[in-house]
Parts: sequence; structure tokens; C-alpha cells
Amino acid sequence: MSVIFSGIQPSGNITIGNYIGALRHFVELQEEHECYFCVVNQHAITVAQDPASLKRNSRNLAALYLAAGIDPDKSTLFIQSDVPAHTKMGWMLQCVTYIGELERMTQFKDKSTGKEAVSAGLLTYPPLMAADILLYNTGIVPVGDDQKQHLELTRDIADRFNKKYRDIFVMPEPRIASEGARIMSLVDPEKKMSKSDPNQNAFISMLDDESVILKKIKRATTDSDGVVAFDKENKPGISNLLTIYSQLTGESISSLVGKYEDKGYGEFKQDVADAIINTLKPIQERYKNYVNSTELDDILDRGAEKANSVANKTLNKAERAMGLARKRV
Ligand code: ATP
Ligand code: LTN
Repeated sequence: MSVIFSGIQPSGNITIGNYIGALRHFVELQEEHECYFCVVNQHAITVAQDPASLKRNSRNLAALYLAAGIDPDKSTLFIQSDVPAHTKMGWMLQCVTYIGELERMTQFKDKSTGKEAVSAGLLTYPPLMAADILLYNTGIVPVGDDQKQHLELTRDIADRFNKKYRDIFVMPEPRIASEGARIMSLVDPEKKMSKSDPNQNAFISMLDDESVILKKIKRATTDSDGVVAFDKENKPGISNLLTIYSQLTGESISSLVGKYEDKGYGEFKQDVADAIINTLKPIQERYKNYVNSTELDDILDRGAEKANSVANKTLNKAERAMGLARKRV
């Protein structure tokens, strides 16, 4: 049994990309592992967030974790800023990370290129993520494809710390699904679907209603040859819709391609939208109950208490190893 840790940023309403690439897998993993799932609000503030929206999105995200099937009796669900050990450890790990390593991160390059003002936090984001993971003695980190590089850096940081100070950190492994780990934008299928995309048509939020879902799928960028076929290079839009459809229904891509052999994009898109609606409807119903309940706050309080107790033990060991902890003589 390994420890599992993963986090999602409350930087907007989470998308079906986050669900397919990450959240859905969390639900399966909690059956056999000790799991920690985090709303990483301190990561979200690396780019500007409106305070009221951040607060609302953090709560909404916690409710969505539960609505998607995270069971608070099996997993620890908490908000990052409720556990101060994350930023303390994040600082310590920043001091064993090189600037060159941070500048090489593609997420940093993607989010900073062309921006006038880039926060220092956007650059130093990966050691905070390493802290999240390493504090819980995590063995497996289920994430989408875009986080592979951050996981490699986490391993390098952990290894460097272990060799330089004391062998404290467990070496975490990424767990990236072979299919569906990179759902693409509905507007530009060469780009990853992202909840912070300024174009709302680029993603389907887990909270979108039926008519919005249908409209966004009908408008999704495809091509003009009219054949439903899987070819990521030449037909990225249709291939992305096939991946979403297959991931949400469990039907293989080859069987779906056969099914739409003589059919047009109109019928195909209607069915993709139906598959999304059928998946999201029960989640949205459970979400409504959680988000308006005090039960949600109780769950987050309990989660923070458990997370603090585990994280503080690792923090304490690391502080002692680095010579930071004061001991009475
Ligand atoms: P932002 O747009 O604010 O950067 P995001 O939508 O990229 O956010 P994160 O909160 O950074 O999402 O990621 C949460 C989890 O979802 C991570 O494990 C990430 O790898 C996964 N994920 C994000 N986008 C996708 C996607 N398009 N397809 C599959 N998995 C994804
Ligand atoms: N960097 C991740 C979010 C994240 C995370 C984590 C994921 C922060 N801390 C710890 C897994 C484990 C992202 O941008 N998707």
C-alpha cells in the first residue's frame, strides 16, 4: 500500500480535462491506498486571482472532489493553506533548487511568455509542489501528462536533500494514465484544455449545464473532411472528441470509429455531448448538496487536522536535518 497525494488548483471551475486526467483516477485509488487530496490554493495565487473568486472556487473544488466520489472516510481532503507546513517546507526546498531548473519548466514558460508582470511565485512554484508531495511520504502521484516534468524535478529535489542532509524523503513516482492524460482545448486542439483559458468555449467545466455543454461541443473545432477517425496529427479536434467520448463511456476508440463510419459530425457531436452530460449530471446533483452544507466545512476541518499531524512530523525531521530546529540545551 503506497501513500497517494495529488492536488488541483482552484484557479477556476475544474474542467472535464481535470476530471478525465486526474480526479477520476483519485476515486479508484482511494480503495486501496492511503490518500491525500488537496485544494492547492497557494499554487493558484502564483497568477492573479480575485480574492472572492478564489475563496468560492476553493470551496467549490472541495465539493466537486466529494461529488466525484472522494470519500472523506477513506481519503484526507484538505485546503493547502490550512496546513502551514507546506509553505515552510516549500521555502526549505527552494533553497536546494537551482534557478536554472525552475526556468526550464514548460509550465513556467507557457504561463510567463508574453506577460508583462510575472510573479516570483510562478517561478518558484515547483518546490512548493515538491513540499506538498514529500510531506506525506508519498509513493504515487496521479496527475495528467503536463505534470511529468514537475514530478521529475520533485524527485531531483528529494534526492538532493536526502544526499546533502539526511535520508528523509520517500521517492515519489508519477502515475499518468496511458489514455486521456492530455485532453485538448475545444477551440485550439493543439493546446491543452485548461480551466484558466480566457476563452470559455475552450473547455467544459464540471458545472456547465446541458445546453452549454451541447453548444460548446457543437462549436468545437474539427476539420472539413467529415470522417470520424482517430488521427491526432491530421485530425486533432475529432481525435480529442473521440478520446473524451471513449474515456467517459468506456467504449474503445476503434469501436466508436466503427460506429460512426457512415455518420456525420453532427450526430457524432450530439453523442459526445450526451456522454458528457450523462457523466456530469449525477456529479452536479451531489455537488449542489455538498456546496450548500456545513458538512463540507466539517470534512475540511477534519482533513486539515489529519494533514497537519502527518505533515508536521516530516517538517520537523527536515528542519532538524537542516539545522533549523532549536533544541533546549
Ligand atoms: P490552470 O489552467 O489553472 O493552470 P489546469 O486546468 O491546467 O489549471 P490544474 O489544477 O493545474 O489544471 O491540474 C489539476 C490536475 O489535472 C493535474 O493532475 C493536471 O495534470 C490535470 N490536467 C490538467 N489539465 C488537463 C488536461 N487538459 N487533460 C488531462 N489532465 C489534465
Ligand atoms: N502543479 C499541479 C498542481 C499541484 C499538484 C501538487 C499536483 C500542486 N501540488 C502536488 C500533484 C501533487 C498543476 O498545475 N496541475
